[in-house]
Amino acid sequence: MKAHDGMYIDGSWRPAAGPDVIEVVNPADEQVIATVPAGTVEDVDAAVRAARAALPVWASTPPAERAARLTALRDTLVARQDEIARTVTAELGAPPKLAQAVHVGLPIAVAGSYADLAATYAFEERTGNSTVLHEPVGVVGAITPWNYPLHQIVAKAAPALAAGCTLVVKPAEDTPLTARLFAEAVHAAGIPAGVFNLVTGLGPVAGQALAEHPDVDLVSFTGSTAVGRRIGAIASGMVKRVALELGGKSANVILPGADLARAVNVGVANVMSNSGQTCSAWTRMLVHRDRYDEAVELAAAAAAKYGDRIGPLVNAGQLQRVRGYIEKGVAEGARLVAGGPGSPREKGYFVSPTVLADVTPEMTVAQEEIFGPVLSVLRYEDQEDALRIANGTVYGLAGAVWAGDEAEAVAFARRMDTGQVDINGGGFNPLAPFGGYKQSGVGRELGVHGLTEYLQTKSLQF
Ligand code: TXE
Repeated sequence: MKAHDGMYIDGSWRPAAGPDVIEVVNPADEQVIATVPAGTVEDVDAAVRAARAALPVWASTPPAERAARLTALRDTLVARQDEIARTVTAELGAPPKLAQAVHVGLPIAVAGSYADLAATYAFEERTGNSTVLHEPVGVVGAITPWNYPLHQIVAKAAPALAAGCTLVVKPAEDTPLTARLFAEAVHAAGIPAGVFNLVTGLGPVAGQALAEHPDVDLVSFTGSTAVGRRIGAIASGMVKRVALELGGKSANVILPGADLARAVNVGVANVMSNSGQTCSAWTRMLVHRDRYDEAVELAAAAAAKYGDRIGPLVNAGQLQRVRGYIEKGVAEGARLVAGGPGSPREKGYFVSPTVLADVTPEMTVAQEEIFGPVLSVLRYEDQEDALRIANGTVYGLAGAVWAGDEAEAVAFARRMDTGQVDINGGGFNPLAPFGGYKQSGVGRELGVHGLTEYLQTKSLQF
């Protein structure tokens, strides 16, 4: 057990203002592996002051130099990838292969993409008799969740740094150790003191203090819709910029001509990966009634096979929550065809890959984000019915469409109220804009759209 006593503020590890700590638990064996300081309002204030003081120099640093620092940051992440992956496994429970390939591989790609964008983006352009300047928004407060501990930080920090913003990150309580490694990488990359700051702490204390701080110009939040709503209200009350990346209940629509086995297998893997703790997971599989029974059988078999590859959920609270949803699904009439609410192991917060069949659109499990390895399979009559079901939740983050004919799938995807759609297994693109329609959020992350979130526009007429 390691007791960490510092927070990364103004370029060094400083002791916290208060004595309180947060215990970090390995969810695979329920052992406490470390403690980190629980930051207070005072710590947040010190970090924001450091970020404010560092802003003028970083904002006016030539983009090519900011790009060079981001390249160095990416290279440091690459050099330390094994240690970071082990840390993600220890505090989140992600299986080692997933930790390497996704939890570390994806943020390395994203950091690299923002090194490129910082170097190539037109921060100034001429239109008519105007010069348009794309200037950094200022000091960013970033509040991140635990489900992809490194990626969620990099998806905010890399574009903010590329844009010329300075920032304070408040990582999730469950996964502060990966965040600390990221701060070490920032330091090693030669990013100047105060440009990036890290305050560990509780959401309602340190997170809220960051969102409410008058010297924070933009709050970027990823997490639950309930907390996102609060943060949105604080930001709009103070007329701050805000970006919210919230929950999802994405539909995987399998049209009648699709390769059913492939669509189902990829769909099940998409939901079960990271133990279902992915906001964009395709948690509702929509299948035409003529192929429904076959799809359910395939999904149950695929889920059963996935069993030994799955990690635990992040904490005991999430375990109770996910079990509760499975029980509620069954109570409301869904048919359990794989997994279930019971514990597959004695220790750790594990849930078996679970498939619920005969789910209807109004059931709780078809409407609410479960955030566990639970797939609901729904039946539709025709394409209009499928579209109604796909669009029939408060969310709109991602989704998938499978069809024999790509054009048919694209036509369907155009009518979906959602921010990102995968067509016939197109695959994830770290440069494509990612973010929600409806209550899935405000703003976009990744690629050039992610960069512009951190910029504000000025025009000079001459
Ligand atoms: O999220 P919270 P939780 C969803 C998912 C999950 C549920 C609950 O459905 O089951 O949310 O997870 C900080 N002011 N997602 O409770 O509480 C908190 O410290 C300021 C979807 O872990 O929203 C953490 O850093 N900040 C999701 C961050 O908010 C506050 C990822 C997220 O925690 C705060 C995670 C407050 N009052 C959960 N309260 C996604 N979109 O990917 C908490 N926080």
